[in-house]
Parts: sequence; structure tokens; C-alpha cells
Amino acid sequence: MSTFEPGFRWGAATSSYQIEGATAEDGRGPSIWDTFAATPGAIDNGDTGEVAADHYHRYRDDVTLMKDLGLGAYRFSIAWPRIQPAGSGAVEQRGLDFYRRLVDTLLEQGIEPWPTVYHWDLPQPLEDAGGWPERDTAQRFADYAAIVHGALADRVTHWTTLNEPWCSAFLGYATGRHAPGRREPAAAVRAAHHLLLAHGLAAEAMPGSTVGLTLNLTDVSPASRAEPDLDAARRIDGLQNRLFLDPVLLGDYPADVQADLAGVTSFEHVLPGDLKTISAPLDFLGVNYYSPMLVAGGGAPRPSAYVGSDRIEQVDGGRPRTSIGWEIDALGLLSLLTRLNRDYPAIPLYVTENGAAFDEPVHDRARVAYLDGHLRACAAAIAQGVPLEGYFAWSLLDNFEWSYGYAQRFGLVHVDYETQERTLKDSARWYAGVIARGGL
Ligand code: IFM
Repeated sequence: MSTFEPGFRWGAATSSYQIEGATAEDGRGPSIWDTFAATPGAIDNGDTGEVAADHYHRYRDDVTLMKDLGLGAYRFSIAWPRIQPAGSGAVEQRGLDFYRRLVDTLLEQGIEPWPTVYHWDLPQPLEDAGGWPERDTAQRFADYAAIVHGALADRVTHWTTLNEPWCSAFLGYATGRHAPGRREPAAAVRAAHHLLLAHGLAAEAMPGSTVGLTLNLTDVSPASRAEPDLDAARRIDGLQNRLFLDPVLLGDYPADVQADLAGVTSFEHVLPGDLKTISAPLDFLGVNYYSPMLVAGGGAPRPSAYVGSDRIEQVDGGRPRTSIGWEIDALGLLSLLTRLNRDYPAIPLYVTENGAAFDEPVHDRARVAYLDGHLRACAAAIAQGVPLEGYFAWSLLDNFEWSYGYAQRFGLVHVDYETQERTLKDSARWYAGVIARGGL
């Protein structure tokens, strides 16, 4: 049996726009995702987050579900447009009150609240002013972080500034697959920097708390030992992993990635002092891992999130895939965790998201197998000395899967979107058993 230390945190994760619904209630302002979802053709089936899993009204029942599963921690995100509907200035107390109620309900049930301050729902007025490619957005984020921290720090100890800034920057501003749907490669690189700066400024604005950052990282391998493939793997690792890890944990952008991006943008938007702010000591790093990447170089140019590296192609590794089409490789998680421990200063790590979309409504054997394999990878990483301190399954509930709408289901708990009925999937029962036993 693979066992975990008694203090290991067992959790599940969600995010505001994906589950809350109630997008026009209690003074909430519009976010970039409301605007994007209303754009014809942006989201499969024309789905939006207007109702989602109606968690805004059902949070008490959802916390009861968490209690029944034995979760020790719940990772959720705070919707910036509920707190500052205009993105700056006036604070909406009803928004803060919702998260106070949620946090208090969690604490009553003995579940540790793990809020993420930003999981992609930028207030639309800030995008109208230029969005993340504009430096001012970072300062606006720090102001907002100080507000939520001031309201909740008496009952919340662990805070995450941002979820997956790679997605915000490169899916939002390079491919346009995510809100705000822009296709401006240079703006995407600026956005990445301003997101990192926002993280650093927000961490300064949350004194006395345990503050981390969550990145979506992957394990990148070359399709062959041929030079173009080796170079492709270096480039993709640079853009996906090191562009974020190095400034935060080592205090500088990687020179090779800056060189790769030379045709896209200079790094003139990086001002003196920024890297010091970005690399201030972090209390933990959140790792979101879903799938590995096998890459080949030298192909024809194609539109890509990997700006400046558009001749690179992702190659089929021949592994089974989830319903969203992502290859399954638990060893990729082991490789990623040991690499983080090898290449960067020691820091507590948490898997803050890991999970899979499968089209199996309740008897989800494939999800159980996926989670089992990845938790075994976590145990193996710990056995090899990796300071991994917790695991959050993605996701507690079926939810709005961004540009895929409601078609892709990641939940441990099935949601009937007609009735909002929740049904525990086999994976939820299985995970409850793992938590109760403290291992596999
Ligand atoms: O649903 C998303 C989540 O919002 C961020 N990480 C990846 C998940 C699955 O795509």
C-alpha cells in the first residue's frame, strides 16, 4: 500500500466562473468570460457560465458533500468582479459576504479553505483598458488581493495568487481560445510578465499569510534524438515551464527563452525591480498536471500558443487519451515533480489540480484508474525526496470547461445541469476511501 504522511492535505478544487453561476447577482460586474461566452462561436454549444453548477446558491449542500467525502481542504477561487465590479475602486460587500459565508461553512465542517485570488475572470472594464498586456492591471490586482485578504485573512491561512498564468497569457492573448479571445503574440508575452508581476505585488499585499502560486506545468520530451526535435522540446519546456518557474524561483527569465522570443517582442516591458518583486520567497508552489507533451520540430508554421515557436508540432505518444483528447501518463507527473525538486530551490509543493475528463456519468472506472495512477506517482515522488505536501483532485463537480462548455466533465461528482442534482461518481467514493485510509 502507498501511504502518505498523516499531515498530507487531501483536497478537491473548483473555480468561480466554472461552478458559481449567478453572474448577475449581488452586484457582480461582467468579466471577460461573460463577454467571451456571449461571442457567437467562442464556446462549444453556445454554453455560458450564467448558471453553471449553481454553486452560488447551493454552496452549503456542496460543502456537505465535501464533508461526506472527507476532504481536508477545498481549493476554490474568488471572482474578482463580485468584489470590485468595475475592476478597481468600489468594493461590493455582498460579494465579500458570499466568500465569508463559504469560508465559515467550510470551517464549521473542519475543511480548510484554500482560496485562489484569480482563476481567469478578469473584470471586463480592466480588459477594456487593455487587460493583462497593460502593466496597470498588475497593480489593480494587488489592490484587489489586499481587499480579499483583509476580509478573509482572519480565517484563511493558505492563499494562492494566480491559477495558471500561462493560460491567461497564451490562450487568452495568443490563440484566442480563451477570453478575451485576442490573437496578439507580443501582447501575450507582456501579459505573462504582468501576471507574474501581479503575483509578486499581491504576495506583498497579503502579509502574514502562507502564499503560493499555481502553474500548469508539463513533462516535455522530444519525439526523437534528432536536433530539431531536441530543440523543440527545449523551446516548449521554456515557454510552458521555465518562462514562469525561473523568474519566480530563480529571479530571472531564461536566456534561451528570451532569445527564442526575440522575433516576437523585446523584454523592454520588464522594468528594474520587477524580478525582485516576482521572486520574493514563495511559501509553496502549486502544480497543475494533466498530460505530458511529446514534440517534434521543423514542421510547417501553424498558429500556436507557443509564440515564436510555431514550427513545433505535438506528436502522438501512443498512450490512451481522456475524452478531451489529452494523453494519459502518470509517469509524466513523477518526472515533473522530481525535476522541480532537482532544478529549483526546495519549496513545499502541492498538486493543486490533477484529473481527467471522461464521458462516464457515474460509473467512471477510467477516472478511478487515472487518479490511482497519478496518486501512485505522487507517492513515488515523495519516496524520492520530493516535498509534496498535498493533492487536490480536479474537480469536485462537473463544471463549465471553458471553450468546451459543459461537454467535458471532470467532476468526482456528477451534475445534472437540468435539475442541478449532484450524484457521487464511483471516483468520489473511491477518493473518499483513499482519504480515509491515508493512502492507496
Ligand atoms: O478546468 C480547467 C481549470 O480551470 C484549470 N486547469 C485545467 C482544468 C481542466 O482543463
